[in-house]
Amino acid sequence: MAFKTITVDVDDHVCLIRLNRPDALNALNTAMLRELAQAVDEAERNERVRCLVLAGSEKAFAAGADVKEMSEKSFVDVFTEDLFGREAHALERCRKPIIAAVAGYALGGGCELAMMCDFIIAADTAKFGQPEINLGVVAGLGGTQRLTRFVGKSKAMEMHLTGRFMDAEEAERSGLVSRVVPAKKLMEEVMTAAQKITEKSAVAVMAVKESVNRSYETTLSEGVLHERRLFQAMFATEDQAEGMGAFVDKREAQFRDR
Ligand code: CO8
Repeated sequence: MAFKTITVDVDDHVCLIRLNRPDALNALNTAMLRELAQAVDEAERNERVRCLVLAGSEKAFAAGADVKEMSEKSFVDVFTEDLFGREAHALERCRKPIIAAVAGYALGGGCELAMMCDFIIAADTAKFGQPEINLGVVAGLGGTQRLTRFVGKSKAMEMHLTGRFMDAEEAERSGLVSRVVPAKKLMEEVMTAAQKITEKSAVAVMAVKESVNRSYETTLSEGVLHERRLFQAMFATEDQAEGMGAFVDKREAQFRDR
């Protein structure tokens, strides 16, 4: 299906979704979030797709929710339509890995969208921030919760309370992004990472994602037990026999997602 606010390309098992509202620095409006949710759902259902990449432009990953669209809404409007709740859920429940490729601004809902992905690779031009405080509101797509888990209370609190932006170097130092690369190499580096993931067993990849995400939702002992059970369950797969057998035989594993 043709989208108006995003572009979607599936190539070699990787689904690249690009936010595409250049005139508004990719501000997230209702149409874009609906299209994004639909694209993620389709990628999830598409058996060819083994990894998703979410990117913006060189200037902006996304400069936040569309303030112009939101500014006229009332409490009753946003509460009854549960503004962006359903759309955010599409990303949060996706079981395939999603990499965020962030260049330029990732602010407000843009920063929150990046944090919903499984990891963030940032260009050296990236700027992260939660400036909702300047608009007289609070973050609404998980920013107070996820940023705090990534960078700790003190830094998260400062960013949310002052609206200060964080550059790429600080974001890497604080654990918000997995690594920083030169802007010109961002997509090459992200696609290489995505490609690597597509070569693994899809069953093991899904189990890794589930297990790491579990660490946010449960106690250490429950999380460790969940991980051990998943590890043991892997021994019911052909890919475990293939992966370990290939290592012993000193050859490349040929995973079949079984
Ligand atoms: N919404 C709408 N339009 C935007 C946004 C935005 N968030 N950001 C930029 N734009 C538009 C500008 O209005 C401008 O359009 P126009 O030329 O028609 O006036 C165009 O993009 C270019 O922007 P600037 O001219 O401002 O570009 P600069 O390079 O001077 O500045 C900045 C770039 C610093 C990024 C600046 O645009 C800015 O501060 N943007 C707003 C950032 C912001 O406040 N983001 C948070 C928004 S609120 C939010 O995200 C809440 C999410 C939770 C919602 C969930 C509900 C449940």
